[in-house]
Amino acid sequence: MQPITVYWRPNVPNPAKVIITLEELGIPYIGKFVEHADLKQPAFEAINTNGRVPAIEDPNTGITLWESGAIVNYLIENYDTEHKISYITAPEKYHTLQWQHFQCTGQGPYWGQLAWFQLFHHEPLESAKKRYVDEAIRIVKVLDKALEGRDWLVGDKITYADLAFVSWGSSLPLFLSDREEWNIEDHLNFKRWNDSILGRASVKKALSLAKEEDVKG
Ligand SMILES: N[C@@H](CCC(=O)N[C@@H](CS)C(=O)NCC(=O)O)C(=O)O
Repeated sequence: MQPITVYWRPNVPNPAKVIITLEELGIPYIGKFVEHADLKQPAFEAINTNGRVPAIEDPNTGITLWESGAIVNYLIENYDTEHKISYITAPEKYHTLQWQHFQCTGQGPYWGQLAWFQLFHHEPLESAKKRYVDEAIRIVKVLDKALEGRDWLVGDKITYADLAFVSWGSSLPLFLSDREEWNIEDHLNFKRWNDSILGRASVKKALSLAKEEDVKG
């Protein structure tokens, strides 16, 4: 199998989702670092018209793809032939998709805005901070409730849906450390699950790729 090219940047959550999946499935890849200034240039927009990372090119099938959720689904469908981190049985297959969509449309956008208003916005806007702190904690509560008495979101094994949450999950302490509303001890199912995923070799590797350079896996 030829390595899949992943266009990526370090210390951001969406490319890490793809690298975690590649690592879990033992798929060879080359991570091509894209300078921030190059994201919105014609050469990269020819690969991803949205000008963001991740994107992949798979020489084994000739497919170019962007949007982290779509890429993960593509990798699962084509390369998780032993169903290591996915299901083919119903309802598990659909529940895995359900949680993946919750990650892509709930956790990702809300936590992205949380990061923006807590860390980067040019003026302190308490009303915007409060909105996204509350939404981030609400999402933690949904996960915490779903994980009561169980190790994983679906069935009895880790799936690509559990794995999708962890790259944002790893940043929560940074985003919420100054907020009195946040205490991880109030969400012990979430904490146990998040810590357990953070301990996986695939996740450790993806989250430790901190340099602005090409990587290999
Ligand atoms: N929905 C997209 C989001 C992609 C995204 O926002 N990527 C960020 C890095 S995590 C990015 O490229 N940001 C650069 C920019 O906004 O210019 C996905 O899941 O792939």
